[in-house]
Amino acid sequence: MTTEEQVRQLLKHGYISTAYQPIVNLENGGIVGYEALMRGPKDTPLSHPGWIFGPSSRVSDGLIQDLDAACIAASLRSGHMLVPAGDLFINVHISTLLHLRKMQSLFENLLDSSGIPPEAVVIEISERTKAPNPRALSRILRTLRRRGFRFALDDFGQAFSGLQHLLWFEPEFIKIDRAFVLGIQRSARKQALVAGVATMAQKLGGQVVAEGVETSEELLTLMALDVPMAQGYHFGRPQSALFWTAEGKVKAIFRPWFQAGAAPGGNGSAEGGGRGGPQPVN
Ligand SMILES: [Ca+2]
Repeated sequence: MTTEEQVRQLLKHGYISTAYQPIVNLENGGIVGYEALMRGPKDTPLSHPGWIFGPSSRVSDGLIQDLDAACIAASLRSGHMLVPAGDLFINVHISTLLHLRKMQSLFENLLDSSGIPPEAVVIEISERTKAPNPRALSRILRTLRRRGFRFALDDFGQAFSGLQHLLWFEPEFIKIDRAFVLGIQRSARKQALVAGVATMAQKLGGQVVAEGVETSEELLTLMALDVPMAQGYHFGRPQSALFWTAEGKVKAIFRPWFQAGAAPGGNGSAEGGGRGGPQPVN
């Protein structure tokens, strides 16, 4: 069976679920929102989203759009539980966005049935895929923005024309790729790049989210560089919406660092550092 056929089978049988990873405000330890991440069965093409959505994707645009629609539906279905606590960050493939009419009716129907207002949704556009028609895409984003949606440029720094995308798409959030965050405490170059992007984002009216934060050293360095937001295993692995809505869980994980003014992972920190970070309690 080809990858395409396998994905169609999985879609047909509804084998898609969503996990959510928190995005944290580094100024006060609060929750900015949650990124919805597709989860498929192990050892299937859906267990490696990079195979499906990445630049070397083995499936057609039509199937990607069907998959996107299923992922968006799954994200909003359980994501409504999280919206009182923060915004919902949803990954949408560029080729799906380019089908505005399909997208708009999909979103409108889903938002109506889930009760989530568009103002609470941030659409993440990956930098890993080149926009085939940036002008058309930027027109579409303007239409969706008028409805209340906001946008994040995902994986910034990884691949295609990042600076041009900033000009065309005017994203409210810029998510800096994990490659620039990994070991940032040991690299003056990474620090200069990340600080530069954060300043640039601010001047353009957006905000930076550092992705893939895994250690307390990385977190401390980002905080010293005044990076406003971050996400990664250090704060928590992707979990179900139900997990994150459990009373007090989020506060127990993040707040003590900031309330006590203690260095994350430093002496007296309840949550310790180290690669992999604090593991949320199941
Ligand atoms: Ca993303």
